[in-house]
This record gives sequence, structure tokens and C-alpha cells, in this order.
Amino acid sequence: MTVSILMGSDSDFPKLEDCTRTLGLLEIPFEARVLSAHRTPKELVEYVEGARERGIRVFCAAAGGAAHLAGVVAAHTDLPVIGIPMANPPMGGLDALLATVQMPGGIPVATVAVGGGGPKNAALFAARILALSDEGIAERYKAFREAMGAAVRRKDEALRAKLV
Ligand code: RP5
Repeated sequence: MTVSILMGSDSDFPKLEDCTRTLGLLEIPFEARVLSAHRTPKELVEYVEGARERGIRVFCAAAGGAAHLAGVVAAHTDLPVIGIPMANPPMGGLDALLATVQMPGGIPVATVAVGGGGPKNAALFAARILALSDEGIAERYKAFREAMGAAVRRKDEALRAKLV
């Protein structure tokens, strides 16, 4: 396993589909666990402390509300941690965004957007980190970028053809 996707609740899982799909597309092995900074704090710390030895190189930590998950993970490892703030009612994710992004100096969490491209970008940022030392991932990431560019160019051509 290379990437660990952690979530504070199983209710977060459906919103992480873009993250798991993108890792799958880039053939990056991952595991996913429901571990909460508040509800299962001991299990979380135990898991994070044993992660490097089991091959984890990057964490993606998703949580909503008073979202301490990414920060607590970062406090217990030196591996890179990407925080994914979840959009939940009643505050729509602003609560989770601020809780995840506003880390005190000394313990970094790289935070992606609430909703939208956030979960996908977490996977892509993990890919960029792993690509530094894995040629295969670097090549697949490059192909992903090229395919994305080609898709936009096709849409551009289609739009211009319609407007002629
Ligand atoms: C957070 O509380 C979780 O990450 C989730 O986004 C939120 C609500 O959890 P549930 O009440 O749906 O289990 O810790």
C-alpha cells in the first residue's frame, strides 16, 4: 500500500469517489479506513504510527465539521498529509476548511478544496509526491495531463465549430 485514505466517518466515503477513482486510474495502491480523531483517537494514532512500516507514503485525510483528523494524523507522522475538508450541513464545509487549513506553524497539512475538485486533487497531489521517486507513476501522471489537455482541446474545437 502506498496511499492511506482516512475518513472521520463512513458518511464521508461517497464524497471521496473521485479520490479513489483517480488513484485507481494512476495505478497507485491505496487503502481506506474510517478512523476518527474524536471517536476513535487511540486506534487512529496506533494506525498512523504503524503506517510507514506497512508501506504508506502519503496520507489523504477527509473530515467534516470540527475536522481535526488531518492535523492529528500530521502530528503523529512525518509523512506528507493532504487534508480534504468535507462539505456537511449546516455550515457547508467552511467549518471543515478552516479547521483543516489553519494548522499552527510546525505541523503542515496540505489542504485541498471543499467539494468540487478537492478529493480528486488530493489524489493528484499524492501522485505528484510519489512521482518524485517512482518513474511509473510519473509516466502515468504525464499521460493523465496529456489526456486532460487533449479533452479540453477537443471541447474547444467543438465549441468553435458550433459558433461558425
Ligand atoms: C466528522 O463528522 C466526519 O468526518 C463527518 O464528516 C462528520 C459527520 O459524521 P457522522 O455523524 O456522519 O458519522 O468527524
